[in-house]
Amino acid sequence: MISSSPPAGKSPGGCGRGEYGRHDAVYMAANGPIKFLIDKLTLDPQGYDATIMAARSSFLDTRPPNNSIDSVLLVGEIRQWGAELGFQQVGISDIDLSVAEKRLTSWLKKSYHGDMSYMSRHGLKRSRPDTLVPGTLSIIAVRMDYLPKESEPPENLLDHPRKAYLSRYALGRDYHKVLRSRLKALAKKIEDRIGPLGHRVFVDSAPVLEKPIAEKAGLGWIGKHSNLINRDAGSWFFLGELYTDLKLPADVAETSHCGTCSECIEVCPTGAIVAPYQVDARRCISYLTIELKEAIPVELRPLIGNRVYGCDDCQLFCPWNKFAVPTGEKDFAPRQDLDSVDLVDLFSWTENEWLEKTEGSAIRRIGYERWLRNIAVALGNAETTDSVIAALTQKRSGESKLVSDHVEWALGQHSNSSE
Ligand code: B12
Ligand code: SF4
Ligand code: SF4
Repeated sequence: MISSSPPAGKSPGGCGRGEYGRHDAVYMAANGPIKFLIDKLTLDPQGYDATIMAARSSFLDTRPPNNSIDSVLLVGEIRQWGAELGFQQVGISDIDLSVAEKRLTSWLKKSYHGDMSYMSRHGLKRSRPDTLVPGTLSIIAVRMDYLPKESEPPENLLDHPRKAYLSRYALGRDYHKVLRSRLKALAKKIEDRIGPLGHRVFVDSAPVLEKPIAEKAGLGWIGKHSNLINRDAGSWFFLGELYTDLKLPADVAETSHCGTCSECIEVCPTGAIVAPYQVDARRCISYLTIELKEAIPVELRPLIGNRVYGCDDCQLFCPWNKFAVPTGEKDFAPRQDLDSVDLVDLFSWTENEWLEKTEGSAIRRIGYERWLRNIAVALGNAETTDSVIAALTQKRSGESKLVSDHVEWALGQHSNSSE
């Protein structure tokens, strides 16, 4: 059984859709709901979910009133359907995120988001779910484990002299696709039971405060590294949400079990966890290798080691991850041997090969240029060998300026080490 005592010792930009403004209300009143719906969908197919929700809430409500639905029973069924769809946990949150809103505002004020302008672009939509999707009353929050069962143990790879380290979450199929389709299936099951449901599904794809919502839904607590941790499962899981216009009984929020531990803060290679619960993304390797489009700051490059896509250190050393259960989800099984691959081999992929080999993977989002930039840095930190020098020399020119600048830096690291 799992211990419950505290441990000892160690996008994509939001879409901002879902507007249902005063203009629409006036048009709908004048023209009737059906014409409104048809016109709106023709003019703005992207606004589909919000339009359906708004029109349904106002005029087309054929569902029994919420008070005639046994919501406790329904939540039990939702949990059951969620489990059948492969979610490890399903919880319910209300839409009051006022505490998280203050923390988000302070984080943005300190510019910890760096160049992730999508974090500041949407005003308060991120912390006020009913302004993102009008009519939202409850949020169904889900989590899905991703640590692949059969993969090279991370401790064999970190700071390896030749091999690349890719974050465990990115080894298999793009999680956005996996979770999104399952959440849609969950919404369908609810509709089959109760009739039309005003809803939208989100997976790291819109201005949504996923961790505070999940915490309120009882899925875990926000640890000092700022990721959500579950007592029985650690933190190797993704989050997703279903915003609904149903009033459902909310779960009890989880409380923190970090205790006096500060392992994540101590092991972070770049000192990105600047205070408990506060990550300065500008120093985080995940940001530097995935989000940052420009050159990686020179002073941080040696600290990145062999991490070419994301970073897991704060989770790897978190004692609660001793309880993590590897996933049997086939979609998250490593592809292209990415769980244990030589840096030189990765660096040799042509753009076409890269496109082919990363098909359906989250890695696609960084593009080939940033991929080469990241590997160049890791090769600069690798053991000095003939094959490393040859691989770097070969890409000295012919690629973009961004890549060749990082290649020059990497070659410089090796000439320094052989002096
Ligand atoms: C922006 C972003 C990033 C940025 C910034 C990280 C960050 N901490 O914000 C970067 C690129 C660095 C990043 C990295 C990673 N990310 Co990310 N990221 C997001 C994203 C899009 C938004 C997060 C956000 O809202 N940040 C805003 C700031 C204010 O939030 P925060 O730092 O979490 O701060 C909160 C708490 O710390 C707390 N807090 C602050 N001060 C205080 C003080 C006290 C006393 C207390 C109690 C609490 C507290 O309140 C704040 C507001 O809720 C979410 C998806 C989403 N839409 O939510 C995914 C998400 C958080 N990322 C995820 C993952 C997996 C990762 C990585 C592990 C990927 C990797 N292996 O490389 C790393 C982990 C790095 C880390 N330690 O955070 C998962 C996390 C799953 C989980 N179990 O929690 C998410 C939820 C995506 C998903 N759908 O699964 N990410
Ligand atoms: S992901 Fe890596 S760099 Fe970012 S906070 Fe965690 S340990 Fe630090
Ligand atoms: S999140 Fe950090 S402080 Fe909390 S238990 Fe894990 S390693 Fe320790």
